[in-house]
Amino acid sequence: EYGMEKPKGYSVSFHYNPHVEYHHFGSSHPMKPWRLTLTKQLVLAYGLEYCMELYEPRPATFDELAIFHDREYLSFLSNVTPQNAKPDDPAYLSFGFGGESNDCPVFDGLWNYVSIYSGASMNAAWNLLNKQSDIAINWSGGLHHAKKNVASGFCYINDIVLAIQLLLTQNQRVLYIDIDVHHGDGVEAAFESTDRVFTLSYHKFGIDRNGYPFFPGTGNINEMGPTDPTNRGKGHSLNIPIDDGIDDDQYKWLFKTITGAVINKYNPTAIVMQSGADSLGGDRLGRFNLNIKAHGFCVETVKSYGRPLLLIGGGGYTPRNVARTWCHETSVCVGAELHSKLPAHIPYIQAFQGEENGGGILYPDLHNTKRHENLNTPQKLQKLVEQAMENLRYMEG
Ligand code: ZLV
Ligand code: CA
Ligand code: ZN
Repeated sequence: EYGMEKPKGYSVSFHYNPHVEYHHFGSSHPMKPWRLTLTKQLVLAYGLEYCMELYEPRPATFDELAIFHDREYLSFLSNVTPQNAKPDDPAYLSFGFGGESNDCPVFDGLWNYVSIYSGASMNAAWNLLNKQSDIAINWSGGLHHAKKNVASGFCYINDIVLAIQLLLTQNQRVLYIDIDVHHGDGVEAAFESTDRVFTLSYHKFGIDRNGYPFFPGTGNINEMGPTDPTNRGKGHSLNIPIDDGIDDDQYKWLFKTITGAVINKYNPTAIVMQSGADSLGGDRLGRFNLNIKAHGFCVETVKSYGRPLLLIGGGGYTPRNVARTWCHETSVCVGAELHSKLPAHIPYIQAFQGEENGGGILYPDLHNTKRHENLNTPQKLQKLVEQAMENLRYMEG
């Protein structure tokens, strides 16, 4: 009202359609949508819903998804079922299905699933555009590998690209930050020819003992987007390749130093952050040794710059720790501090009990739970930061 000061703190919105939970990639597949059920239960148990606006977004439509994706690809996605799938069909393979790894299986309700998580990211972006919120959260999104006509690495529709495209209608410069343990290749590729999106990804990079590169195999420090000097996107991607076993202090230092330099130089009018939880210690697919609070420190750092922020999920393959992390990061957004002892009466409380360390608490010690030897020496990290700073000079600004 007239004369009233804008209340201190940030207005936060939480965009979640619970129907996303009921989809299954298959029992042996590491991507478990029910980790979102666990996340929601923790958020509710701590009472965080009273500190933010809750939205239940509708699924995105075919036409909305076609803003980025090819219509032939979308037609295939919307029609394919486990019953009618033809795994030897060249179209099937060319769209990224089947193959040896079967990272992207066809499962019941696939189209429903992709339109739900995409609808939530688009709804969250709308809220930022309308200035309904300072921070909009969608933990069900963050599927950063999907290309415009290819499914890749558990990702079928790239909700991040769609949300950024919406933000670009009213923002001159959008910064994309990705702390999933995998390279955010799909988002980088989608915006490689524009200077209106800067993509920054931190990830594990390197060849394993078995000779295979860590998925997707791209994102070395020298990959800065197009090299053609007439391409406007030149210099508008920054990749931070990291080795196994990085610890809290190293990651926090890397993240703060490099992200701070990028924000100061690029001066984005909005930020989209993919907060994949597979960079935590003990993740089933990850290689890092981060604790929940170090992961959350990255969200806190980005929040502190005070730009409109879209915060989305991503990977995360040890469901109880995914839920803990995203609950913690929700509390960071609203500015609340949570006690580590989990509230009584959490549905699915069993999921958080009986661990060697960390049973019944929000902040277990995840450092070295999978004992990935730390291959990141101070010298290598120093060199990495120097090269990142050098790369930033290629961005005209
Ligand atoms: O978290 O693991 O490594 C966003 C995200 O970034 C591969 N795919 C492909 C290329 C050849 N390999 C297959 C190796 C399989 C190793 C065993 C799995 C077991 C069952 C199902 C899938 C996997 C798997 N797949 C582990 N890592 C992969 C990656 C894709 C990673 C996508 C990360 C997605 C949501
Ligand atoms: Ca990443
Ligand atoms: Zn990942």
